[in-house]
Amino acid sequence: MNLTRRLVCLASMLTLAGTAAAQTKWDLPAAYPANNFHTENLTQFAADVDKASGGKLKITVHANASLFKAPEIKRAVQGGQAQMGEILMANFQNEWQIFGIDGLPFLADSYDASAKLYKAQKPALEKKLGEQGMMLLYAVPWPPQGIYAKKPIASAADLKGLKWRAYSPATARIAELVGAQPVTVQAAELSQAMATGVIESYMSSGSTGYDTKTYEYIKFWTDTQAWLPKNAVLVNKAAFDALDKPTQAALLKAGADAEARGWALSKAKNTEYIDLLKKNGMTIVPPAPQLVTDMKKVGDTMLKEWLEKAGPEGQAVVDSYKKM
Ligand code: PCA
Repeated sequence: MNLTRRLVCLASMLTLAGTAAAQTKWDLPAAYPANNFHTENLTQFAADVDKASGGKLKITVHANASLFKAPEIKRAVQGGQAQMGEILMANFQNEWQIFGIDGLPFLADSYDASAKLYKAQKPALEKKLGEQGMMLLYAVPWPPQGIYAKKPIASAADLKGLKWRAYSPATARIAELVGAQPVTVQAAELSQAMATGVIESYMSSGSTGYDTKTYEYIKFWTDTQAWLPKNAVLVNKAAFDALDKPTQAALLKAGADAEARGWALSKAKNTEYIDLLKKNGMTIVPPAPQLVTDMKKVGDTMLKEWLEKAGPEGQAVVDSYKKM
């Protein structure tokens, strides 16, 4: 090597070392597949942070529960094993009822109502997560939840005895109230649970029905639009505090952008996912009046139970939501 080349080589090695020292690497475990809209939104968010921080903060999104399983992600962020992560809040209702308020049937069953419920829930949520050493960066709803079953569902009685996949305490409680048999299965294991016959029905969005190729096993989706549970993106507070101010600002800005983008994506994709389900052989069933009556009754019972457990703090969230 001649002298010039040696110098060039040395210079680039120094640059690399400099970059490495100034660069922070974060892991972001997520529980849903890479092509799910929540995950695509996270990937865009990570790219935005990279760009806005001038490459100083590199966030790796680990999709499909590949780093931590869905129920483990919250604790991983709290304990700092991951600097940030995406959770389905309704999964944590047993820990604190307010995490699960958006999983109650028919309390908030449209995007507008869901936005109001989020606004009502947010101050309590931020306080709780703050006490746990975390920050709420943003939250985005799944599309409205309907019933996947091997036949059209005309009333709650049609659900009796079915092997029912639950993803949260609330979806398990619905099964108990309608006499179905709940088995908790997270999205990453759902295709397998259908293939092996462990479950034959469940409630979820068109999004998860499409992601898991539910149409290969189950042919009917009754479009109840019963609730819109939210994914929340959490950040470990100590990891955040360790960033320099401009990088913190970049992260917060990218988070706010991701929230706005995510709500719009969820809405737009809802129709797309339903079309894709149809294209793949799923029949979309409008909800029969009897089913709506039955499911609203289930919702009323669950709200009552929820309020008993959530106490005055929960009542305050519901009151503030109902006033909006
Ligand atoms: N999909 C997730 C949660 C809600 C949804 O629409 C799931 O079924 O696991």
